[in-house]
Amino acid sequence: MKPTGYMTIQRHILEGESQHPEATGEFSSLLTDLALAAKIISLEVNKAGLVDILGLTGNKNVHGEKVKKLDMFAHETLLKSMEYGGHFCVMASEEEQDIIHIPEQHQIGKYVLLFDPLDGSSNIDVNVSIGTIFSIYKRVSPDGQPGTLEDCLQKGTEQVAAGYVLYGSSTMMVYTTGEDVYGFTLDPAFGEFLLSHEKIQIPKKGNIYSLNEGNYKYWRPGLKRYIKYLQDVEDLNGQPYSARYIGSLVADIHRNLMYGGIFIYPADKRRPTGKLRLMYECNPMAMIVEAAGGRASDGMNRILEIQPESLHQSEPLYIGSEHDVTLVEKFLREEEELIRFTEEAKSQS
Ligand code: P6P
Repeated sequence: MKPTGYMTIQRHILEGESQHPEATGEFSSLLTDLALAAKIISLEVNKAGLVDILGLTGNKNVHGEKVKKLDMFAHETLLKSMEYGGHFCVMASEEEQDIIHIPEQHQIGKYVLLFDPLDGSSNIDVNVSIGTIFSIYKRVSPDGQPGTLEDCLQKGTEQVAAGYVLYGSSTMMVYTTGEDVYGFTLDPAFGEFLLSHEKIQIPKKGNIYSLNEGNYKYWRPGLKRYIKYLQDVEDLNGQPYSARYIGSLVADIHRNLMYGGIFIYPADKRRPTGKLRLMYECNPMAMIVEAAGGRASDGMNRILEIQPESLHQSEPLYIGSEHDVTLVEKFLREEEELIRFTEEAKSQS
């Protein structure tokens, strides 16, 4: 149902409408800080296309300031916005190898933030939608002291919130605290994110599959069989599935969240553990899609149940409509059974 009126993110949390256990002033303030960072990044992303037109040279802009790569700009914007708020004890970013401590002059909070500041940034040069992804935990180490790597390496099930910002034809912020998924669209006229999508639910079955078919020759047999099945099967309208692949995780998953379908970034012969990062890509997206009634798996196990071993580890990702993720798992299990059957037959011959 399309909401009416001007429901901002701040009001949405404070009025407790998101029914989340974190409905406290601190959590609202934390999300407000994230929304502010998103607005700043959105402004810069939308300007990026003008670099040549405005005569911004490779390194200096018209103010003589150093023009940063957009993903570094997004990274630094998020750090600056979060440090002042005093909500976090530690952070981690796709852009930094190690955990990021809160500067001494700032207050240390009880939350942990992991983020991909600008996912898909290589697409910005061709004006394709890109996104920011964030994942929030409560600290597990004692309050009042700097956060630790242990605070960051928690299972996805322990997330207290997750979300993304999609810099597309409009800028949207989508987040969940585990119960429902809400979407806010930025009104550039007065710089506020307004509630535009209430309690998003992903269709139980889609007719879109989304993966990079250029990697076909590296795929495992079960995945090859699954994709061929989708191209032959007829959906309720008598149509085979449609292939849609933007190559920007946030954009691909957002489309499937709205329309239904499955996004896949598998493990393959070139990438034995896949490409997408567990802590700040797979886990937050899995929390959102599950809260919207979908599923997220590594092909065999629930993404959110994976015990992290390192900050930047990657995992295979099969995510989207419940029916579609369950079906691809069947194809992959069948492949495992066929391999076992063949090996047993060989050992008996
Ligand atoms: P490929 C973008 O570089 C990204 O990290 C995700 O946003 C996207 O889903 C994926 O990589 C695309 O990877 O190998 O298909 O180009």
